[in-house]
Amino acid sequence: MIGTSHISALTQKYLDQEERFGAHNYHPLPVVLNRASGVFVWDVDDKKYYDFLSAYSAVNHGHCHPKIIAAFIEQAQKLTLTSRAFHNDVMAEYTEYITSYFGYDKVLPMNTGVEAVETALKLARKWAYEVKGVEENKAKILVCAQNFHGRTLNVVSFSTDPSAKNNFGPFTPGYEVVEYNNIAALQAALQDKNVAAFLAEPIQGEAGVVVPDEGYLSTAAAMCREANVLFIADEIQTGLARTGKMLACDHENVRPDILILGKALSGGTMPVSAVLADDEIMLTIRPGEHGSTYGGNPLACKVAITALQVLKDEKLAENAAIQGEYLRSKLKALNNPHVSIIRGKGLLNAIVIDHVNKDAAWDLCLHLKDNGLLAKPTHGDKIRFAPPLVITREEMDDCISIISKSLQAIS
Ligand code: IF1
Repeated sequence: MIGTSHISALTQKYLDQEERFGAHNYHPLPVVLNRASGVFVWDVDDKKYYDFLSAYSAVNHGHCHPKIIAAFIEQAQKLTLTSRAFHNDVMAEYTEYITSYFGYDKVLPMNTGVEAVETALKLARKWAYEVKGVEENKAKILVCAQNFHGRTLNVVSFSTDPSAKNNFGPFTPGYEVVEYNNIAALQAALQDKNVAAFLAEPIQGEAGVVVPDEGYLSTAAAMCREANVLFIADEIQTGLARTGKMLACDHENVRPDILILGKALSGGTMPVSAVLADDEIMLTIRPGEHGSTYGGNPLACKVAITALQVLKDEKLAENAAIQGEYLRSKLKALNNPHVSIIRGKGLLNAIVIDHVNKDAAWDLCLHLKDNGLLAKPTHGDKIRFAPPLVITREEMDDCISIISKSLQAIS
C-alpha cells in the first residue's frame, strides 16, 4: 500500500526497478502504464484509467491517435532523419503548412519545448541588437513571476521557483521578473530602452492554471508594440486547442511577435517544437548560428502536419471549450467543502484543495487512481484536470462521478 492506494506485486516490481536504476528527478503517482488509446490508459495489471493529465497537454489528440500513428509508421519506414546538412521533402512541405496555418513568414523547427523557448530568447536578443539597436550585451528580457518555460540552466535562471534553481547557479543575466497579470508592473518595466522582449504563458500552467484577467494579454501586447518590444507567447502547454481556441492568444485576438509551440504538436508521439515569427525577426539568425541534429527531421514534420490537420478536422478546440465549460460547472455544482477554487479555460483546468492536511491533494489523487482516473497535484494543493480534447460528454460525466466519489473519501 502507498497511502490509501493498493499496489500489486507486478506494479511494485516496476517501481522498485526504476527506483534502483532511474534518476530520482520525479515523484510519480504509483501506477505503471503499458497501453493507451484515446482518453484511456491501462496499467500493467490491465486496470483502465481516464487520463486527466494528457502528459501535461502533450496528448491533446488522445493517446495513439490512429491517423497520427499511421503517418508516423509510414514516414518511419521511408526516411526519419537527414540532419540539416541536407534538405528533405517533408520539411519543405511542413514549413509552408505550419506558417500558413498560423500566419507567420517563417518557422524554426526544434524538438523539445525548452529548446524552442531558448530559440525564441536567442532570436529576441539578436533582433534587439541588429534591428532595435540595443547596445551589445545590454538586452533585457522581461519574464513573469511563477513562470515555467522549461528546465535548462538559462531558462531556470529566470524562474522564481526556488526548487527549480537551488544549487544550479551561477545563472544567466539579462532577465527581469515582473508580476504576472499586472499591467502597471509591465508598463513600468517597459520604460527601459534595453528591453528586447516580454515572455509570457497566456495561462500559467505549472503555477496551477493561473488565468490572467480578461484583457491582460491584449493590453500587454499593445504596450509591447508601443515600446518596440517583442511579445513572445509560450503556447507550449496552452496552444493547439487546449484552452478552447487554437491558441490561448486567440481568446483576445493577440498575435505574438514570436509564437512558441511544442508538446501536442506531435500528437504525443515524439518531441516536436516550433518557433514562428516574421522575417524581420527570424532572418536575424543566419546559417550556422543556431540549430539542432533532429530539428526539422522528416518524421517530426510528417507527424506535426497530421497532428495539426486532426485538430481542425475533429474540431478539438470547439470540443475543449464545450467540455471544459461543462466540467467547471459540474465541479462547482458538487459544492465540495475541500475544493476552494475551480479555474481554467477549455480543457486546461485545476482545482485547489483547501485542507488542513497538506497531503490532501496527493491523497485525493490516490483515491482518484483507485477509482479509475489519473491526475497529479502541482505545487502541493492544486490538481490539474486536463483530459485529452477528444473526451465525450458521456466520458466526462463518468469522470465527474469518479471525482465526486473520490472527494467524499478525503476526510
Ligand atoms: C517537467 C511542468 C507543465 C511548459 C511550458 C515550456 C515547457 C513546458 C509552458 C518546456 C513543459 C512540462 C515539463 C514537465 C512537466 C510539464 C509541466 F510541470 F513541468 F511545469 F506542463 F506545467 N513551456 N512543461 O509547460 O517543454 O522542454 O518539457 O518539452 O519538466 O516535469 P519541454
